[in-house]
Amino acid sequence: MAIVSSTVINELKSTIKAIAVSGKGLLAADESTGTISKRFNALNIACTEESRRNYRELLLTTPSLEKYISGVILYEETLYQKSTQDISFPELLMQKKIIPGIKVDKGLIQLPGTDEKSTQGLDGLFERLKDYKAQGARFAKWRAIYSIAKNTPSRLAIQTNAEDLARYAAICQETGIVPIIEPEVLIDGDHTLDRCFNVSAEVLHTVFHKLYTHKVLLECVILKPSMVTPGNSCLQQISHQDIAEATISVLKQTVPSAVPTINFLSGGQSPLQAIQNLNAMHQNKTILPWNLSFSFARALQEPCMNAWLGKAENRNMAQEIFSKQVKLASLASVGKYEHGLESKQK
Ligand code: 5MM
Repeated sequence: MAIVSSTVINELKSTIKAIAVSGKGLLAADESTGTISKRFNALNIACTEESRRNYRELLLTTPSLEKYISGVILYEETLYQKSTQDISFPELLMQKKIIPGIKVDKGLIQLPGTDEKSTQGLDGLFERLKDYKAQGARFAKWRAIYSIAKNTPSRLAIQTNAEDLARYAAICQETGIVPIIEPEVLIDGDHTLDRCFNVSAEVLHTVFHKLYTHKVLLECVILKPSMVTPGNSCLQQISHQDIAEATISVLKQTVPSAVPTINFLSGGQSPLQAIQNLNAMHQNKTILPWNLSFSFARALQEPCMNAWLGKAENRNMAQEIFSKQVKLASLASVGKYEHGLESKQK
C-alpha cells in the first residue's frame, strides 16, 4: 500500500477518473526541444521558442478537442507558455476540461558498463513536481527505453529502468500527481513478433514487481506501453489481429487488473497502423480489466504537422486534419474505426 494520505489518494483518483474515460485518450505533445527540432527540421520549419508555442497553440486550440482527448502531456517549456489571448496553456486546457500533464524525465543517458540507455531526472523531482502542480499539472510522464538486439535488453537495463520508473511513480504519488509509466520497447531492428513478446513480458513483469516494492498505488497509475510488434526491418507478415492478440496476451500476463488505464504510445508505427492495431484490440472478444486507449504523439500529430509547415495560412487546414486524426484514434479506442474511414471522414 502506498504511504500517501487519504486526501492525496482521493486527489489521484479524481485525476484518473477524469482521464480514463471511454472513447477518449491522451495527446502526447511533450517532445523535448531536441525531438521537436528534429521533427520541424525534417519539414524545414524554423524551430524557435515562438514557433514551438505557435504549433502547440494550434494543437491545443483545435475545436472540439475535448470530445476525444481527456489529457495532454506537455513539455516543461509549454507548461509555462501562454496562448495569444494571454491564457497559460494549462489554464486553457482546464477551461476545456482537459487535464494538463507534464513530461518530467530529463532524457536518456548511457547506462554505465553497457551500450544501453537509462533515464535521468530523479534528483530534485519532488520539488519540481510541486512547481509543476502549482502551474496546473495533474499528471506526469517518465519514459524508459529498451532496445532489442542479440544481447539486449540486458537484465541490468531491465532492472535499472524498472527501479527508476518505480521511484519516479512513488515520488509523483506523494505529491498528488498521477504517474504515467512509459516503458517503451523500441521498434527498431529486425526482431520477430515473438521476440518482442518475450522482451515486453520481462520488461512489464519487472516494472510491476518494482512498483510493488516501492509501494506504488496501482489504482492511481497510467501505463503507457508500446504495442507488441515485429521490428521495423523484420520481413515477417503480420496482421493487425496478430499484433492485437500478442499485445493483449502480454498485458494480461503482466499487468494487474488494479491498473485503471493503459494508453499506448505509437512508437514509430504509421498513424494508420497504430490506429488499426488499437482498433483490433477492441475487436478481440476478450473482456479486459483496464480501459485501453492511446497516448500517441506522432500518430496524432504527423498529418497535422505535415499540413501546417510552420505557415499561418495553413493553420485552419492543419487543425481540421488534427481533429480528424484524434477522432479516428477515439473511434479505435472503442473498436469503431472502420477501414477507409480516414479518407471519407470530414
Ligand atoms: C515514445 O514517445 C512518446 C510517444 O510518442 P509516439 O506516439 O510518437 O511514440 C512521447 O510521449 C515521447 O516520450 C515524447 O515525445 C518525448 O520524447 P523525447 O524524445 O523528446 O523525450
